[in-house]
Amino acid sequence: MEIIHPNKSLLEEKDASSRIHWPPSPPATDNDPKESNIDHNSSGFDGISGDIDELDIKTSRRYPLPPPSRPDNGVLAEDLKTPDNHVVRDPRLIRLTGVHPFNVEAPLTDLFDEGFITTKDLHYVRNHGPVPRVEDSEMMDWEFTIEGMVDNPIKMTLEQLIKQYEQVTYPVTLVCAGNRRKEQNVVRKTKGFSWGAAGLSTALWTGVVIGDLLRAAMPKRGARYVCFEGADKLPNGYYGTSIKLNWAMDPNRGVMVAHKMNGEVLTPDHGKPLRIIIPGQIGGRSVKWLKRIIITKEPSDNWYHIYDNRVLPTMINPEMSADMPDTWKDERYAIYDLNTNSATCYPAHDERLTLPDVTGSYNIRGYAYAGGGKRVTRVEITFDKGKTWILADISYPEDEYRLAPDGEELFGGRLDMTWRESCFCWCFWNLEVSISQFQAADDIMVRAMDESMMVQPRDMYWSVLGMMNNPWFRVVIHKEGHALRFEHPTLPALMPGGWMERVKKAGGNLSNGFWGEKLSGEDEKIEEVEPAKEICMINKDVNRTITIDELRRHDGELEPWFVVGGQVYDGTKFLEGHPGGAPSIIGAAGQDVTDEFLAIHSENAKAMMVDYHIGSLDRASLDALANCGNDAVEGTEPREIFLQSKAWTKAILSAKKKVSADTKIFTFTLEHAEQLIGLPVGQHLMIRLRDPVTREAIIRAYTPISKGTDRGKLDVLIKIYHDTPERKGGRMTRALDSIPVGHFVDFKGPVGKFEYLGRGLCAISGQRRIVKRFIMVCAGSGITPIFQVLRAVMADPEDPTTCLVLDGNRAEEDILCKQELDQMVKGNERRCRLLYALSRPGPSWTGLTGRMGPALFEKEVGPRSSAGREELVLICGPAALEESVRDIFTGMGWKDDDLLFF
Ligand SMILES: Nc1nc2c(c(=O)[nH]1)N[C@H]1C(S)=C(S)[C@@H](COP(=O)(O)O)O[C@H]1N2
Ligand SMILES: [Mo]
Repeated sequence: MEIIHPNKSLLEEKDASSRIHWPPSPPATDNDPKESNIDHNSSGFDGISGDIDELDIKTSRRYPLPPPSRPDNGVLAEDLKTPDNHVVRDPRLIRLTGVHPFNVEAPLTDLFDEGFITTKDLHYVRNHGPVPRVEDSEMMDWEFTIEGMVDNPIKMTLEQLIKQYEQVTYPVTLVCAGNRRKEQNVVRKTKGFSWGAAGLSTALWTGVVIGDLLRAAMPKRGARYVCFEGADKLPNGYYGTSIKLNWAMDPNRGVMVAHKMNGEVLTPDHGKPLRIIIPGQIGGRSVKWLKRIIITKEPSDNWYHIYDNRVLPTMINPEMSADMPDTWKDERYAIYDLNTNSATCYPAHDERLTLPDVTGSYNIRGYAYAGGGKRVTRVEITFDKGKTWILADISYPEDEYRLAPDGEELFGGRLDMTWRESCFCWCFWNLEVSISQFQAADDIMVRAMDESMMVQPRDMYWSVLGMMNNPWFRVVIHKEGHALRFEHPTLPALMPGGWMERVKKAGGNLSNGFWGEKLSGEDEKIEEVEPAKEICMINKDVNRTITIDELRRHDGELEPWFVVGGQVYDGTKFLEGHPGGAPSIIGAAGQDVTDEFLAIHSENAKAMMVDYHIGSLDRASLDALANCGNDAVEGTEPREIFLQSKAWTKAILSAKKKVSADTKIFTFTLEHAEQLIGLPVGQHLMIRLRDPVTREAIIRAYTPISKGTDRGKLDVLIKIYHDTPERKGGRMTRALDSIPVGHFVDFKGPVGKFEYLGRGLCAISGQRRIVKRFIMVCAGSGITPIFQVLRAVMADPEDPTTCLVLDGNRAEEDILCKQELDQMVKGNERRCRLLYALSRPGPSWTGLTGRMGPALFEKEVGPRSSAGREELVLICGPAALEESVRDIFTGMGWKDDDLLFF
């Protein structure tokens, strides 16, 4: 296929003197742009203005073409160990969600400096998962369908699309609905990751107007929506969404099925070989790697259509949103057209101006866009927090394409712009100001207005996904001696900096309508943040450097080595004594287990690590480890057993059932209906979630309610620790509770030193032991591991073991799994004595009352039997209960060996 190289030919034949320079040439200086000095910067925009009459209409082809892209980009080292190891990328892009999936924006100044058209190198990328791999040789055979409510379903290849339909080219700015989300995250954490102000880019797209295709398929009467589906398989299915059929059929809206970007084949990140482009709407609707176009009566029911790209009402917080499926499905909250927005690019963040000459001037510059094809009709700047405004100049490079002669061809498509009234692209604004204006002001704020007179608001509309953030963009001016320093609101990803974080840290309330500044009469309130206590886990006398290959050789039961925080530890001597059991050390062998180690170990445990420290990983090995992660690689074969001890596996949350005031059963769907959970009786599994903003892993161990031999689904009973006025709630349980049904979490396991093998046979840290009687002491959700063991004993009529269960709770309704417990014991009274004790019983309670203390244990348990090791006490509950049980039992002559704490 033909590839026309940008920047060639089209401009070459023109008389150089009449040529419009785009992008504007950078200031003629060798200085770092951040050090730019006033004189340099006033060079501005080489004569481009919003006034198209100035141009000589007879001279065509004066429109912007893509700037050169970098010829020598390749696959980056950090991508090698990910499924995207085939994708060429530019190292300047800032990763917003760790190494993978690839969600990136360019540094704002680099993006702006490229000018109107962004190269493929710096175009932002939003990938929900791995990039589908399509070889050049197979591209033309790529098939897609037009199906659903149509009289003439179509299946065609890219080759047919190119040969049989008219090709068009025009520029479109894509904007992620999350653009500028970091600002929302600083005010209050949303469920989205932190975009800066560069979550947008403009390219020349070539393809087929979608109306032509849809007409060929002949939509049936009653059809109202067009759904799109990509080839990227994600945890909740293929990526997909929908728009209205009526929009797709409207040539004014310019919806396109595109196969070229800036005159070249689409890059893998941007949808190679085929994608949708929807001008004026959020990027999320422009489905990449297009496989299916489905005409329907209702909006898409794809998970990503429902749980992404929405602005829910502002009072809905992350926790509440988890249990509101109808609110998520409410089409009124789905985002389609972009809202009006703007940002300042110069002065850049941390740009400094030294003041040799206070009479100089500075050209403030930035971008603006509006949605739904609307035009930005004014941009205003204020230096006094909105009391007075100054009009900025606007340039609309997009207009220059409209001047091309009818029938103009670009990149193998007709430049379909002459007749268009709509605006699909960003525009640039600039304002020449004197330095004295800067010196007199504390900040610069910008707002844009569109042709329907909608103007950007002063105040943020916070919402649970943090989308469509568009309040006035504020740059703070710091005066530092003979210099001015500028400060943007935020920096992208987790990069620290910006005035919002600074003001918040100083105790300012960012949503007080005054950018968090102290209002007169408000008390000075500065929050002191207590630094977390650091535990030393390094033996200072150890100075061995270890490579990843050495580490990988110690990945088994013999000499298991593992890595925490870049340091290598040898777990051999701890295989026996580890409270989590030998399997949890062997499971960690050969791996970096920093997140889970730190998440589930106490300060005491961390302090013990010094004894096992044997060296540190070298730099290259650290990088290699950081990039591979230990997530299960998606295989093609369905796996028989769900839990894996060395890799995290995903399961989808399919239901939540409230079983008491603060407890829920979370049900997860495994990878397939026949898949075995794979958890031995008495052992636990680990659940991992990621904080969507900080990307921090939150990991906890739980014992499920399901039998380890159950298939297809997994029930876990979890007590939710909500925020109360006195204390912050549990991080894990709040995060888990915020996850909507349909979302996934990661599991790993089994872990635990105890296992019940049946008929009285137990294994404790690998040592076998016969038990004739279990004494099971628990409280609240501590019932879960006890439940597993008790059920195993009761389910086997041949099991000679007897059990005494002492379950303490506040009120009767707090007793978890009471029905199931009673049911298990019914008819088995000879083998099991089940006692509930309530500290706050209701009037109708006839069982035991009061806290479980010495009197109860002396009466029900008594001294250790002389027969010795034939009884085992299993204990699970809050730390206070575990402590008092230990004291009381020790006092009655029980040995440490007889007490097992979960
Ligand atoms: N198939 C597929 N299409 C997709 C996505 C995706 O993850 N998969 N992300 C969407 C989102 S949210 C955005 S903002 C745009 C980003 O397009 P780009 O990566 O080409 O800039 O693609 C959209 N199309
Ligand atoms: Mo997006």
